[in-house]
Amino acid sequence: MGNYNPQKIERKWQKLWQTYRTFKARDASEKRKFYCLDMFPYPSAAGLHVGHLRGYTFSDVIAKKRLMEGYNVLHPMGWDAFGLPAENFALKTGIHPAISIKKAIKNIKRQLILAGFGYDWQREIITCEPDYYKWTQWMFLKLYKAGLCYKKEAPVNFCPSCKTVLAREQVINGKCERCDSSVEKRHLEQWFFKITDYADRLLNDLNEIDWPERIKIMQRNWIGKSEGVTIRFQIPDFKYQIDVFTTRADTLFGCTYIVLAPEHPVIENLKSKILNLKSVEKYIAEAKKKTEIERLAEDKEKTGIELKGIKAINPVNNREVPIFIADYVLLEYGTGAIMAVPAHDQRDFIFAKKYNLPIIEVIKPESGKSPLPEIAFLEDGILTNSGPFSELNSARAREEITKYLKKRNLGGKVVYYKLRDWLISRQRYWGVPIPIIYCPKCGQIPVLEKDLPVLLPKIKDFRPTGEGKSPLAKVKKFVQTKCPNCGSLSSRETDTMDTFVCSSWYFLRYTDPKNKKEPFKGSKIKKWLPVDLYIGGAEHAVMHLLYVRFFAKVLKNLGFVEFSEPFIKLFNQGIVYRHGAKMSKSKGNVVNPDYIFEKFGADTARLYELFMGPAEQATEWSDKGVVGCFRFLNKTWDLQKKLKTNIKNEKIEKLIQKTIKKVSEDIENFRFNTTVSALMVLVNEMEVIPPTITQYKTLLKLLAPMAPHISEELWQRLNNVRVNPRSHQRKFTSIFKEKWPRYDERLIKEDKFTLVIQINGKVRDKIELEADISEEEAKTLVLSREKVQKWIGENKIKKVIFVPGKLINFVI
Ligand code: ANZ
Ligand code: ZN
Repeated sequence: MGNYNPQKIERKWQKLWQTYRTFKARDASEKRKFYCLDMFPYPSAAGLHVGHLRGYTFSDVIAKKRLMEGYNVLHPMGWDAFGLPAENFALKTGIHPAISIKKAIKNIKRQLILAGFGYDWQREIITCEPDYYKWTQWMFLKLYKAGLCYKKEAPVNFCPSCKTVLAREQVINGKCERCDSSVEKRHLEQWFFKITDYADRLLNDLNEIDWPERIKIMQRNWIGKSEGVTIRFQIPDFKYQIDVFTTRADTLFGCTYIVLAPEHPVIENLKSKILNLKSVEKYIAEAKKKTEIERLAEDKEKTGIELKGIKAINPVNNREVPIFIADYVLLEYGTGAIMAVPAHDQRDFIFAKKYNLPIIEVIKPESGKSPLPEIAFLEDGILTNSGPFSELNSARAREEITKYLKKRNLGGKVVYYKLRDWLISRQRYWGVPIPIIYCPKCGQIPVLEKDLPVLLPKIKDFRPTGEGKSPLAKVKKFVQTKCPNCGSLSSRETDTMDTFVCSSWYFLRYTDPKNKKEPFKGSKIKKWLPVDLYIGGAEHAVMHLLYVRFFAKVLKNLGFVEFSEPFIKLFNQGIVYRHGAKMSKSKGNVVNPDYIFEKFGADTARLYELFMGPAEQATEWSDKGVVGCFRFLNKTWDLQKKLKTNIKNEKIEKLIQKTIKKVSEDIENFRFNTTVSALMVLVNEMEVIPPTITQYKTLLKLLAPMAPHISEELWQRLNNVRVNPRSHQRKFTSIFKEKWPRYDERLIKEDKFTLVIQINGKVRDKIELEADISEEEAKTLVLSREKVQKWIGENKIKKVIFVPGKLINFVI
């Protein structure tokens, strides 16, 4: 029998599973489907570290369990292969991205196979291959023809180091997500997807999906729906007026000045009247240099300048108020102008103090004392100093004041969103060419579907130009083309698409990866979609995870799919830390799984990924923990030498039943760490009391999703099957074709008892509990009962008497 030697068995099973297509997803099967999806990786030259492996291990456990539960499982893998990292890597090394990407994919695929993951490799997709990106271009055309795609000059975020524009989402604290350089604002013509058309649907449908609340909140905030009012301030002796946006119309009587964004177009029209124009222009120039984040920073001092010589009129009380410009007001939000109410908005309060502007209290708290005049009072309350609206509460007053304004054509309700259209064009080489042609006669013309794909030319000099133009612009052979309409000599669009476009629909292609006629067959989508479980990192909360939802909704609207939410359930795995920091090559704290595979085997690596801590929490990697898991597998292995052929031991049988229940439930709830520990307890017990073959087989089935190689090997040994991976004569039935064990409810029930609950010695309640419950747990459960709480009331508990298996008495 020998000792446990993972090197001897793991490769063998990996080959056999592939040969026999054990994890193949079957389009024709009648079984219930389960689509289990991982966020596909970016193929980086460094390969995967154990942090990356964590989420993949989780999804693999669930996929394998589903298979044993009799589902037809789709568990695919592919490569998000276009984009800046590959291109930047290529620029550094001089190796063309098409080559380096292939190498990186090969290496990571090797790692994933060595880990024993059950991907259906027949469905592998690579986004930088023409047979994939042809359909990315097709998607672009569908959006274009549906009016959801347009080109426009816009102020955009430009990274001077990456020499390309960035989506708003790719700017973190004013810096480029990729290279950390400060991002500049530039005015450039760019392509956009009209995601804002879907803002409401993206918001409302969040209620339908089983996603972590944290991600939902981030998406809600990112979409940023704000229901408020626009209010019109007239500028006397002048035909201009200024509309402000506010969510607090109830505070209108407290408005003592208004503020415009420095870029507000009305300023241009007012120039001749502004007495301090020089200083104003200087201020505007300064503001333009700052990023949005800098401008909105809470802790930053608020600056501004008055437009001297002009006043505006507050429409409810006809009071004249001064007009300022200040960079804390953004042009792109609301109307780009605000009414300032220093008594009830802290930013305005600070600003008013600084520039000596009046602060008028118009809202009093319903009870208690207002924090004014020290700081602004921000909450709703009762109106004061507000003419006919005084004494109304804030909610009522908002309605009444809005009505008043509406009647006089001075305002009305509006809804604004923080969400902006998705900027998808990039001035970089390594991406999908945008399928548009510019004809001198016909103008902007989409490439015909039959002419797709527009191939990305292989070029040697793919360095970014930095002039807001893609390096493709220098490639004559690419640029020059004929107009599909009139045949005139025309030129191609040379920008490429943001890689997030590639990843917005990849999960659909897995259902039909080799289709040459369509991106996917409708019947296959119907069979497999939506995805039942999606696992990946939380860092994608407002980019990828919003974009895919948008794509699904568009495709549904266009009739290509029947669902509008692509992922029913989402799980975000916790990050793996080492030496207190997230693993990264630059910090030198990366653990390479290859090393763990070689030294302990993939099963140990997997088990440790599961065992290291709660699945959704960040956890520190520990080499000791790895050894512990290796030891556990050794014990499991050695048990095969001790099996009894008959006579079940009652104690072991009961423990097995309990373990089946625990493992089954804990896997469903992503409590993998307690799943592993339950199996450890069982194996320890089996070392003392040897199990029967049947009992041991149950253990192997429970272990199989987590440690597939050892489980398969031991399973086949018990069935006397020796399979040789080189000669395929001997068929075998994989453990993954076995049924997931069920437990016997009756055998578990016996382990409960009734705890009598007394208060001051009198019986007041009873509760059914697990036999092995601890005193602490029992106490917490009992105290949370309504009846018990009523009896104890406000009294202090002086003493607790706990008799295990019988009663608990509270002395009060
Ligand atoms: C007057 C007021 C009084 C406001 C008060 C608040 C409290 P949300 O909920 O985020 O939409 N605002 C409007 N447009 C702005 C812009 N372009 N740049 C910066 N700030 C802007 O916030 C709406 C509030 O944000 C608006 O309501 C406005 O300030 C400010 F006691 O108007 B409020
Ligand atoms: Zn033409």
